[in-house]
Amino acid sequence: MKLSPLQIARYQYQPKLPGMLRNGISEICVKEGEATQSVADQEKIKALFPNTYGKKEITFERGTNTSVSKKQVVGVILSGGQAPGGHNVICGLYDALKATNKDNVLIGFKKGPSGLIEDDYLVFDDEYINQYRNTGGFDIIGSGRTKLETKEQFNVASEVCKKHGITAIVIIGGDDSNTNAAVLAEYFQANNTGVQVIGCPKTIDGDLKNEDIECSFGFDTATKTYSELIGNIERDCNSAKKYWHFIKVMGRSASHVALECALETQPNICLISEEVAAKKMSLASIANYIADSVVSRSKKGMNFGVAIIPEGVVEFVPEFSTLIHEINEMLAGSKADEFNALSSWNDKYQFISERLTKESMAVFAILPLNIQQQLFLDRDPHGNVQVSLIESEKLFSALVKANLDERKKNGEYDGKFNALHHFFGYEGRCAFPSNFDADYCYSLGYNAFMLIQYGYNGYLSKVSNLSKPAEEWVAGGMPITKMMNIERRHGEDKPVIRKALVELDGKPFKYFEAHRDLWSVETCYTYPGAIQYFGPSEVCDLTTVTLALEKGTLK
Ligand code: FBP
Repeated sequence: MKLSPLQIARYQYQPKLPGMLRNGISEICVKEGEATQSVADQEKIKALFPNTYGKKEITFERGTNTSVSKKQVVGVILSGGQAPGGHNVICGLYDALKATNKDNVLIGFKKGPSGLIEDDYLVFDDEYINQYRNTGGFDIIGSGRTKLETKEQFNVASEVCKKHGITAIVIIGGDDSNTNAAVLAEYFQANNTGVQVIGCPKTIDGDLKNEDIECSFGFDTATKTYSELIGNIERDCNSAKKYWHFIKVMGRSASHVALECALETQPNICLISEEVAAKKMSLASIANYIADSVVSRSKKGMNFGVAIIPEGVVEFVPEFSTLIHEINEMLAGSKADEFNALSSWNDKYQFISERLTKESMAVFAILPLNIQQQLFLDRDPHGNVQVSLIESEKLFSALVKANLDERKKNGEYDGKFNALHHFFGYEGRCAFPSNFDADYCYSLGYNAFMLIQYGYNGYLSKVSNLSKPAEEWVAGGMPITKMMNIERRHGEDKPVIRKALVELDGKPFKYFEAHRDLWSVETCYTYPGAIQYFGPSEVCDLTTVTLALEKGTLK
């Protein structure tokens, strides 16, 4: 394999650990905190997790290591979408495991949780792991989206663990995967398997965070990568002065990615899905809001701009979700065959207009033709519309164009509007992790092993105080049940980790809200540039603006 100079240089990078983990394995001791309870629905969660509920928060400190010495065989799984730094979690886990006892073994289950069920694995050694230090991607073992949630799967997992003599499983994933980690931990304990389960918080979407977890790993690098690209586009836009760029960024359920990119680059427009839902905004009102900015800037001679659109926004537009719901109902079961048998789009349109409610038909009618057709082409295995595939950047630019055409007819606007479209998602998920993510992930992995070594089960590896230099970070663990509540999922009450959406009264959104009117009319672009890996700490060790605002290190 040909290595790039950066890859070679990154192999040499030594990730920074929190101060309390730096003196070597023999000097890490545990301080137990208070017993915990779940954030809501305490009685129900307690009943569902009788063996793992209510455990104590723990913090590591410098002091004599009192953990029981036994051979550890640990299995690790990467779950869900790629996020920069995943390799370093495994490297940190491996290094702590080997530093504790050279005979300890780390097994990687391939292609996500299904690797555990199918017993598809590899055993890590120095030579293999060293190729992945401080690199992006999940290719070290691969990832997947199979959910580990049924009794049958747990029984098989238990057998696989027995076969390898596994003492602990580390699951690196988002809110769903860590919810399942908690259920698996409970199952293992209830069945006296002797296998512990530890989770690590991953997702570029940034929606696995709460009072205990300051941020999920990967968010820092992914948003810095998108912000570099958005900044470059802003500079091009401000140079050419002839295009409006509509840029969709990943983030299926929450708009943390869009908000962070806006804080870093100060675009003219950034939609925040949570605000769209709270204000019950319609497609037309959103288009009108963007068109106002186009017109104001045009009046100042600026027929150009940049708008950031969060990936999941259309699902937050109430009238659009109703439309999707009606389409799903309309084509449920065999009714889809009747629709598919129609040969022309005109016939299909007729079929649709006869079945949608008047209100939904009005929404459907204003959509551009390609989006209308997309709603009927890309369907998931259950026959439902795949909202994440809707090209919302094109949808909004088409709606803005229609709005501007109306204004032109009324003599309210005579500018030029040329739109270009972009989608930044996969570009950021496997970037070389920033120093922050390289350090944070290595620490999460190292810390996960210490939790295993001290016998904890059903805990999330927790590293906090992240807006400070790594020396001051605090390492420990939090029972996953503490983060859970009961939510309705697929018609059933389920214990889940609460997904963190953008808080409209939180400091990052408030900062954005205070500045966005100015940004929408003037050109206030900022150009973050590429992630820097070597150089002064003030450029290489920056956290996200979101974290800095939340923790008060930026006002
Ligand atoms: P996770 O929640 O699993 O971390 O994945 C997040 C994400 O990157 C979303 O932003 C995006 O919508 C989705 O994954 C894309 O998934 P896929 O890789 O399956 O196309």
